[in-house]
Parts: sequence; structure tokens; C-alpha cells
Amino acid sequence: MTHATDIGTLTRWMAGDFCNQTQAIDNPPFFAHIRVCMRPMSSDFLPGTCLFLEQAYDFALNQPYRLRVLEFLPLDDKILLHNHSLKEGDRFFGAARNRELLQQIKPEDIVEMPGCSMWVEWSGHSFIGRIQPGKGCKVNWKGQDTYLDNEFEISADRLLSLDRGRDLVTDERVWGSIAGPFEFSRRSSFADEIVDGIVV
Ligand code: CYC
Repeated sequence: MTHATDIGTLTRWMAGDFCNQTQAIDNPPFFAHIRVCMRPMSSDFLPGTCLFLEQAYDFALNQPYRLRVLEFLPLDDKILLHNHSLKEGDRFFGAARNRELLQQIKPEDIVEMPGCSMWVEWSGHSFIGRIQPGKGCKVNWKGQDTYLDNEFEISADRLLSLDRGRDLVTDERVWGSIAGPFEFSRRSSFADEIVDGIVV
């Protein structure tokens, strides 16, 4: 049985190689075929438990377009997720599928993204994450200033993600899905690399 601050279960569920192939085949105008791969990083990398995230089009796995480090920390009865970007991401392309390269990432190689921390809560059967309130996670989209509005849900069998950018003044959607969340299923899991909350 899991509970609200069970970072072990949360990160074991998230540690995997996910894709939305079914959705991309069923609804091609709205959903590209995307891969999201999250790999546990060494337990002593940062104070919290860390997953390295690589996001890519399925046809261009070697050219990922988003690399991040997600750090999970217990706080009161919730989990706080800090998002970090990489200073020189292209040095670490492929690290989510290559533990030798993953181990070369140093804390100096990443920067925390201000305003982009998320709260993750236990729903009873899944964990639901949402950006902290305040329109603070700024994303410049083709020259326009937007803020991130998001929600993701992870359970034993799937990952749903709805990331959208909104205009800072009007709150209108500027980027992100207009057809509901991305629905990812797990192609493979790295859960066995996390034992009792420790990365092995
Ligand atoms: C943006 N997604 C963002 C941002 C954050 C997250 C913090 C704004 C800053 C930035 O990183 O550029 C964070 N979204 C998350 C986290 C999860 C999540 C931690 C849990 C896995 O769902 N992003 C994803 C999805 C995917 C996605 C799996 C749907 C295909 O992680 C899309 N997120 C997406 C896009 C942006 C974004 C297109 C706009 C920023 C950009 O990449 O240019």
C-alpha cells in the first residue's frame, strides 16, 4: 500500500520508457508519436530522488527536444517536484538509455527552473502533479511570453500529461494539446533500479 509521500512508489512508476503510440495512430492530426524516458539518477546526485527525463519524437530518438532533471522531495503531506534544465543538453543526449553517460552528469550541469516546481498528491490510486500556483513558470513560445498550466497523472499502468502554455494577461491557450492529455503507456520499466527508495 502506498501513501501521500511515498516517493519510492512514485519514482518507480515514473522510471520507464513511455510512448503514446496508440493515441498517435488513432488521432494523428492532434498527437505526434512521442517518447518520454525517465531514468533514476544516483541517490547522492541531489538531496531529493532524481529522474533524468528525455523527450523525443519516436522517429528521432537520438535528437531529444527536452532534457530535464526532476527532483522529488517530501514536504508536509505532499511531494514537491523541482524541475531543472541542463546547461548543455546536447552533451547528454541519450543518457536516459545509457547509465554510463547518465553518471557523468554533475550537479553543476543543471539549473533549477524558477517558478516551475510542482506539487504531487496521492489520489487514492495514482499520483497527480500540478504546477505551483502563480503563473510563475514562464515559457517563451515563438517570441510570446506564456506561463505553464499543467497536470500529469501517473499510476501503475499509465502516464497522462497535459502541458499547456497560456497568455500571461488573457490566460488564453497559446501552445499545447487542444484534444486532451497525452496518454502514455510503459514500453519498459526501470523500477528495479529503485529499491527501498534508493537507486541501485
Ligand atoms: C513544458 N513541462 C513544461 C515545463 C515544465 C514541464 C516544468 C515548462 C518549462 C520547461 O521545462 O520548458 C514539466 N510536464 C512536466 C513534468 C511532467 C509533465 C515534470 C511529468 C512527466 O508532464 N511535457 C511532458 C509531457 C509532454 C510535454 C510528457 C507531452 C508531450 O513532460 C510537453 N511540456 C511540453 C511542451 C512544453 C512543456 C511541448 C513547452 C516547453 C518546450 O519544450 O518548449
